[in-house]
Amino acid sequence: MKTYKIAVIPGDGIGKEVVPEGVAVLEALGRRFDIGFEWGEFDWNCERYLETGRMMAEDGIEQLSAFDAIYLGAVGWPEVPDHVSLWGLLIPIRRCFQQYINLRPVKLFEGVPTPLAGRKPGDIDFICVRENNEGEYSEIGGRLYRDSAEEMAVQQSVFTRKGTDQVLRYAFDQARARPKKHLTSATKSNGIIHTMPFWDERVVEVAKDYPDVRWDKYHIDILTAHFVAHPDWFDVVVGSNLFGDILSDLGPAVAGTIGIAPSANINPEGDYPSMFEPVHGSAPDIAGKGIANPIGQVWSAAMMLDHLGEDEAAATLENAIERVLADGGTRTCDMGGTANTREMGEVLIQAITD
Ligand code: GGG
Repeated sequence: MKTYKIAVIPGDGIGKEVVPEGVAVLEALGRRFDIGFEWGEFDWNCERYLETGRMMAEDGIEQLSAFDAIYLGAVGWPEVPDHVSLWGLLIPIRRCFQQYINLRPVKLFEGVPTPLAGRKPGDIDFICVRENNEGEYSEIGGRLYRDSAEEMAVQQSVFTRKGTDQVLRYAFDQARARPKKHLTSATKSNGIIHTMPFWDERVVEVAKDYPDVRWDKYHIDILTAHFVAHPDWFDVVVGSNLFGDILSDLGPAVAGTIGIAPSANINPEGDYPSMFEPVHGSAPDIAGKGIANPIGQVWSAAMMLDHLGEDEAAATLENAIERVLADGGTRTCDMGGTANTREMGEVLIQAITD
């Protein structure tokens, strides 16, 4: 039996409710496929911050480096400023472990109601590849003349050739491996005068090594409109940290619900653990009610298994999610149902063991 050491960080809000369902599903898969999991749970969250002044332990990154992968719930709580919680936990993990790819699949499943009229499964099936370590998410900048009429804030974006090329290559590789072989680049090189023309130039340069991949680019404003009006146009969409973040919330929303959307923060070289988390956040409005949809967390577990090389278990889990959604008998409120988090998790476990 192969055993994996998995660091579990439920985090905040609904993260604490959906992560146990993901762990239970993984345990069930482990029993079926003879995979062992050694869990290491970490109570790193906003509550801890309010008690200790730190989101995670001082040697948190060192502690996590002993694991094969990290399974994260959600980060953020109203009593802690969002930039404090994010920069105290999620972003240091992504950066220290060089998880420079954030992979976010978007798919309309049978049985999931979409807000778009006339769209059916097959019309929406693409992946967002988000640059995850640099771009607009930068610590360079500052505030001046606080609390005065001259107050100002400066925020510097960082686009390196290495960082840009590596995400573009990853995205082109993904496109090459898919039947449509089509890549779309998100840009804004009309308004953002330095970084975005640079991004566009790198796309042209990298694309030369992928003559079999058809590619196009759109400014982010019209691209968001196309996500709604023509989601069937897209296959692989690559964007900077900020654009990728926005598009990968919009994508699942047009495909029915962000509650089922997974993501993988990947260190492609395997030098460090990768991290798997749902796209959604801590959802304080529904936290504590036990009604959150656990599918985003569970689908993230499938991405983790795939990353660990457990292809059969990953495919079984994805198939189970698809069947449960198509059946439609058990649905959480974000999909118009009345099932709670626990009931949804139970149905998924049942679908794996059937
Ligand atoms: N599931 C993790 C989470 O809480 N995401 C919320 C969020 O705002 N993440 C910011 C980001 O992905 O950069």
